[in-house]
Amino acid sequence: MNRARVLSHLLSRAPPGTPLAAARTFIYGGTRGKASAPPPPTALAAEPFLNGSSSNYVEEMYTAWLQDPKSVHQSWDTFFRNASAGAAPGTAYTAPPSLAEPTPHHVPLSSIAPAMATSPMVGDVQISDKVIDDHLAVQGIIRAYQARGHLVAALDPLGIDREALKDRPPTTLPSRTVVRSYVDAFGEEDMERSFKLPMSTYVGGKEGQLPLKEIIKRLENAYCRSIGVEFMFINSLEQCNWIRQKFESPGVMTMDSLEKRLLLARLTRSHGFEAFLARKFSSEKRFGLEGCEILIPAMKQVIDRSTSLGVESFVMGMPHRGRLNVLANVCRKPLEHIFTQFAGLESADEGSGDVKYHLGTYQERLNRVTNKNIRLAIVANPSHLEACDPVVQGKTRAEQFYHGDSEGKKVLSILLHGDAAFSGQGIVYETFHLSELPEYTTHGTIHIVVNNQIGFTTDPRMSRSSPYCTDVARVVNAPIFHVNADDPEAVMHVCNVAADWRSTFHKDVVIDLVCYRRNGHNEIDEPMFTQPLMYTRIRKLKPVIELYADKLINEGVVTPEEVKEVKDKYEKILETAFVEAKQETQVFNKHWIDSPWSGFFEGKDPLKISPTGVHEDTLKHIGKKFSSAPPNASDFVIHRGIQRILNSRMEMVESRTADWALGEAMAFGSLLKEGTHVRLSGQDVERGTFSHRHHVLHHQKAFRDTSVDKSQYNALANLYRDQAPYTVCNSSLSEYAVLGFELGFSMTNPNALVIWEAQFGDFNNTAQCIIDQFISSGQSKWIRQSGLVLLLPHGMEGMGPEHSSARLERFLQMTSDDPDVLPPFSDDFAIRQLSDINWIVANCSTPASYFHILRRQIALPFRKPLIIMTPKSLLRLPEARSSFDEMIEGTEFQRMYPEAGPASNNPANVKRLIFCSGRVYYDLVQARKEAGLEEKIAIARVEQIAPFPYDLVMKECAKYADAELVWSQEEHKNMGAWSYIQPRIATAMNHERHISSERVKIARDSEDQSWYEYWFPWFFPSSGPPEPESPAPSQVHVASKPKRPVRYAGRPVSASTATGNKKTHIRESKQLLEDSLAL
Ligand SMILES: Cc1ncc(C[n+]2csc(CCOP(=O)(O)OP(=O)(O)O)c2C)c(N)n1
Ligand SMILES: [Mg+2]
Repeated sequence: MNRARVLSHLLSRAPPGTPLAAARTFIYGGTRGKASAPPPPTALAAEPFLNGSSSNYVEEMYTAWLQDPKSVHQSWDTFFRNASAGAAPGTAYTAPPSLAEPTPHHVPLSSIAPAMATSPMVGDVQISDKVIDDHLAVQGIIRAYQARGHLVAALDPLGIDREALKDRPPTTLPSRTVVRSYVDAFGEEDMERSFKLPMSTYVGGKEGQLPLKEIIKRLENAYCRSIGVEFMFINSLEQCNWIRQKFESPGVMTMDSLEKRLLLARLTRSHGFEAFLARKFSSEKRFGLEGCEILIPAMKQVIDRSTSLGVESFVMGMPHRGRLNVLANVCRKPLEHIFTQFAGLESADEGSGDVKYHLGTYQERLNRVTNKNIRLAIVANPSHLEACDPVVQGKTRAEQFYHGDSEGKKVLSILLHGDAAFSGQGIVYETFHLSELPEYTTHGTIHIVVNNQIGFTTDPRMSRSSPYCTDVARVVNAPIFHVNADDPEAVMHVCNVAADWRSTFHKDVVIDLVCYRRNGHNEIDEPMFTQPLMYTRIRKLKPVIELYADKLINEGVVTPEEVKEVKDKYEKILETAFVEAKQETQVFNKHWIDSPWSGFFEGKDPLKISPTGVHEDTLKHIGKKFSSAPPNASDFVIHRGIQRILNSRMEMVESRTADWALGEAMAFGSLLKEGTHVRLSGQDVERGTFSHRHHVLHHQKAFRDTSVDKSQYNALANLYRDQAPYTVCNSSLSEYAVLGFELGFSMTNPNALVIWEAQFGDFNNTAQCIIDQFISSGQSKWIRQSGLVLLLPHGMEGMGPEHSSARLERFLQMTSDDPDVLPPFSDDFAIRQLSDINWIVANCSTPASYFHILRRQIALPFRKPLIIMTPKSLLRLPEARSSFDEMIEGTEFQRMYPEAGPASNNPANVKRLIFCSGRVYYDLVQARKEAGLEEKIAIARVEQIAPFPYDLVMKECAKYADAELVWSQEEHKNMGAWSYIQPRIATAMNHERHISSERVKIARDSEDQSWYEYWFPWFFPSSGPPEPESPAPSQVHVASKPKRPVRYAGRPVSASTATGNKKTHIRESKQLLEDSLAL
């Protein structure tokens, strides 16, 4: 008999209504009301032990037996042999001997069914059938509670979420929603019968058997009261058992009176804070926590418990709801700082600031419960719900990394969510998928959902398709603890279990606080417009503080006087802070920084860039290591193609040149040598999308007989004995989460070069929120700096609408430099520009340029995000290589490469000066050569587009004083750098005369003269008439008609970034060269 036949035999022949039929329902899904009548019973269906949920087990046994009869117990072997040989009904089975030492759970069958003790097979078959069936049914009931008890748990303080509750019978029998067909086996009369408890439950405590009534009662208490536990989907038996134990063991929820009093005090503060704000600032938006005041004690409990388990630092992210309360009562941010945010005061320091319910904070404080010092950070976030999730994770990971906390024992991330956002925002899913990746894991996050069963004005049934708002967490096998927020003690229990879970398994866990929102979405909204019935009910509810205080008074844990005393005391604290806050006349943005970099700025010249050129020996050493096989080369088989790449790298090193990959490796390697951690993350970055990087070499032979590639070599991580660590990691296929993660990582340590590379530049737009809300504006809103680098492959190379453009224009449009204002010239012009702008945008055309700009990120005395358009075909273009001469000591990043060819020798002869950036330069140079125009046309490359190198551009323009100015780009006219460049060249040209008069006049009489003479020699004629007077700088405005207009040469405007048609692409490319070069 083959496997399928035996199994289908086992399952399909079960008569309706028997436990075996129920097993089929379990295994193949519900068939109630749909299944056709099964065939009549057969010999195999008559085997009583095949009933119920044992069918899975039978299947496993049978599969194992087929492979090796000795691999199963002798009794199974006998059974399968007999069954295969066609044994008569009920005769194939022989009772097995005891398999193990009896445990407390192990009750001999004989004590329950004496007839079984002597001869279970030959005895009365009817009796043993019944006993075993009933036990299996009890086992089914237990399992059903564990799997589905949450469906009928009383989770909702409003009592509006559960249609399922309706099927709760008025008897002691359990709900059908939970136990489904298992309940058919029993009636009320069976409730007093004792049943042996299986290993899969802990409800018995020390007892091995219990009356059915008691079993059900205990299961109801564990799974169907204020806590609903979702965990049976977890694939680990150990983890499932751990959770069972935490919720089923008798007495697990017991709290002593001290704990209860502490809980009441915390609830008092949580409630009191909102009530105070409501009173003092009744018309201010604060997104109050009323209806989920338990959040504060819950977070504190998670923190207390985790602190006692060794955690020292908490990185938290949260939305608007209850944020001020969390700042005040969890982080203990000074109350005056919070209250001044309501006062509408001017800010005393840098930054444009943010609304109060988005601000972050960082506090160090003593945890009184554990008497340990802890660090608490809440990451500032934009309005965009859930966007800070990956940022928090990145920051957490970085803290763990730099603290050597490789198992996440010291640093813990806590993420708070709203119910609508948790289920609605895709970033939640993307972030979950980072949770167990080796270079992204934070070793478990505790998620807390403020599930007020509404999102703004929308009900859950309109805002999600999943039963729970937390279902997204199931993708990573995270247990989910739903809990009624009006049962504070249940919430505390769940918080303890969550903290223990995280500390035991280092995996994510979710606490779903099922609550309500007492007011509208914010304090100004009227909720009755849209949720009249819900709010009618809410208005009848007592606040949880009253419910809990009453409970504790009834229990005799506190007196009404004590309750009042605690309340009054907190009121007084609030009142005092309120009065103090009133004295303030200014707010300070620096009070709200979430990632302080202590010591980084101190003692630094804020306008000095350290050198970026490095010693030639260093370049050679890195180059050679990067071009070599691992030290144990004889054991490590390298792919022949890779060997060729290594060989050609070595040749380049020997000839003192670098291609793009080598230039990058030298930047990384030299930083690593200097002690700077480098982290490169993104899709397929280890090899590089264009197969040019190869930072991780793979041994080509199977490693210890496994098919998983594990033997690797990373040369950059092995350059020097005492170098900093190098992290290069292929990411999940996400941009939003991974970019957010790297941003978070970059926030922690300014002395690290953190880089995110897009597979192709255009994919950055799926991370737009991180770019717009955090990277572009983070410093301005939250005075938080970041030196994060974005590498965005960009270039019109005939690859179609996607894969061509990294949308350079968007990054440029978001730069914060004013196109109409020429910054004042000085020796530190370049660094002042960098300091003033929100980010740096570059389109590097040479490896040396790339090398220097990467190194400059660390050499700067501050941190700025850097966006680089990176090349594709230039990666391998021989002309696009750099000599070591451009990278050695004394060299630096060239913001613009001026024309250096024949045209530069005779500027007066030059008819046109073309400015361009990036790859198109090489096409222009080639075409110019072919057209024989090398003396007539000068071409300058702008490497750093923003901030715009006004000084260098002006110098170049002045040099070719009679030349027509052209901006040439390969992107369409409404894209690329044109719209950024045009007004800035206009400003530069317009101010030229102004500088000639105003500045020169000052310079002539001052020490500045040499600087001006150097940069603007044409303003210092040895003889000639004096410059005409011009207005002072403040009075100069941009003329409507620039003195030297710049002409556009490139593709016309387009809705699409690039054509998908190869021929059109070639025609357009030709046309742009003609437009650029035709004289
Ligand atoms: C990405 C994003 N989309 C829309 C909004 C607008 N918005 C602000 S709060 C809110 C409702 C959030 O509901 P929920 O997540 O349940 O949190 P609650 O306000 O109920 O605590 C919406 C839609 C937003 N802030 N972010
Ligand atoms: Mg909500």
